[in-house]
Amino acid sequence: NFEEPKDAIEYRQSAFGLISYNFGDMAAMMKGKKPFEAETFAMRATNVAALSKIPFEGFIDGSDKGDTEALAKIWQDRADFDSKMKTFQENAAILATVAQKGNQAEIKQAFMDTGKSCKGCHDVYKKD
Ligand code: ASC
Repeated sequence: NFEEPKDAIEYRQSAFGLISYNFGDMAAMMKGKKPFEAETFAMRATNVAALSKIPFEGFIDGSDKGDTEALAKIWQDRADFDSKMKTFQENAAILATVAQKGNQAEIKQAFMDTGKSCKGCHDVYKKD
């Protein structure tokens, strides 16, 4: 377990950084800023699905204080936060699955659903 809140904050931020890199590259492909490369996209989607399970553990009690953009509201509305995090994990898993299959319409939909669950949480629980 984490020795102190700082360790939990660094743990979850590390995962979010990796998620952002992988999701950002998929976004570039989805927006046509770079060519769609099915294999790379599927690899990134698989990465995000695995990484989506990491941050949750880092939101320990007391880790709203420190070098973090996480708002104290997370710990006040814990059940809602947990359910939003779970939705993100589910959407990321769906994205990884459809990315393997290669149907563009399904990929686009699953990508947008996943992006919405990133933003849905950030809008409420992250400092801007
Ligand atoms: C990203 C990123 C987010 C999400 C979000 C999707 O690339 O860093 O937080 O996408 O903007 O709506």
